[in-house]
Amino acid sequence: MIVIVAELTNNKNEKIMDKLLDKLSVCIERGKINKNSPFPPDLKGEEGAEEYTLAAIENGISAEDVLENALIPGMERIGIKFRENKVFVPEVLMAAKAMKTAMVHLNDFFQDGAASKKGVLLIGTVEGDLHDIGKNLVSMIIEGNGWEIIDLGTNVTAQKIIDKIESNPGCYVGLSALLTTTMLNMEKITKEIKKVSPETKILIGGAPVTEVFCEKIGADFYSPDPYSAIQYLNGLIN
Ligand code: B1M
Repeated sequence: MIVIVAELTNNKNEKIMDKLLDKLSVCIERGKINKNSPFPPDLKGEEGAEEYTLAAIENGISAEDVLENALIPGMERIGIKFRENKVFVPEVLMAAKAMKTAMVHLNDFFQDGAASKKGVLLIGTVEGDLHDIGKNLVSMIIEGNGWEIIDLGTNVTAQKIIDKIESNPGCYVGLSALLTTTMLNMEKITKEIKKVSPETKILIGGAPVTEVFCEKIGADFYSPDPYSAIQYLNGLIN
C-alpha cells in the first residue's frame, strides 16, 4: 500500500480514519484524481482520490461515510471557491473527475444484489443543464436499493422522457437540476409529462430545488438526497 495511505491506515483509531477522509475530501476539492495524475502541480506524485477511496474501503469505512464525510464536502468547498471566483471551470472539472473516479469504487457497495427489480426509474438532468454528479450519485444509490435505472443523461427534453415512458409503462420519473435557470425547465417538463401521462409520478431534486418549488410546478415529490428518494419510491410500491 502507498506510503501516506499506509501510515494513516496502520493505526485504525477514529482520528486516523477522520484524517483519511479529510485527505480524500481535499483530493476532491483540489481535483487530485490519483497518484499518476499530474494535476494539481503541487500534489504531483502524491496519492489522490482513487487511492484514498480504496484505502477507506479497505479499512472498513462505509461507502455512506466516504460519500457524506469526504466526497460531498470536497465538492461543496470547490463550489464555494467557484462562486467566489477563486477557482474557474477547469479546476471544477478536475474536481468533478476526481469525484467520479472515487464514485466508481463505491458503486459495488451500494448494490444490494436484489435479483428482481422493484420498478423502473427514468432519470435525467433537465434541458440546458450539464451537471450530472448528483444525478449519477442518486442513480447509483437507488439502483443499489433494487430499482432499475434508465439514465437519460444530461440536457434531457420532455419529449425524450415521454418517449421512454411509452416504452416503459408504469415507470417513475426523476429530474435533477443544479442551476436556478434550468430548474425552471422542470416545470415545463413536468407539465408536458403530466399532459400525456397524468399518472406518472415525478420526483425532483438538485441543489436549488425546494419543496415549495415542487408543489408550485405540480411535481409529486421533492427529494433533497438519494435516501429520501428511495423512501418515497419504496412507499409507492408498498
Ligand atoms: Co457548475 N454551477 N456550472 N459546474 N457547479 C454550480 C451548480 C454553482 C452553484 C456553482 C457556484 O456558483 N457556487 C453554479 C450555479 C449557480 C446558480 O444557478 N445559482 C454553477 C454554475 C454557474 C455553472 C456554469 C453556468 C458556469 C459557467 O459556465 N459560467 C456552468 C453551467 C453548465 C451547464 O450545465 N449548462 C457550470 C459548469 C460546471 C462544470 C461542467 C464545470 C461542473 C459539472 C461537472 C459535472 O457535473 N459533470 C460543475 C460543478 C461540478 C459544479 C459544483 C461545483 C458542484 C456540483 C456537484 O456536483 N455537487 C456546483 C457548486 C455546488 O453545488 N457546491 C456548481 C455534488 C453533488 C453530489 O451534489 O448535484 O447537489 P448535487 O446532488 C445532491 C442533491 O442535490 C441531491 O442528491 C445529491 C446527493 O446528495 N440531488 C437529487 C441531485 N439531483 C437529485 C435528483 C433527485 C433527488 C436528489 O431525484 C431525481
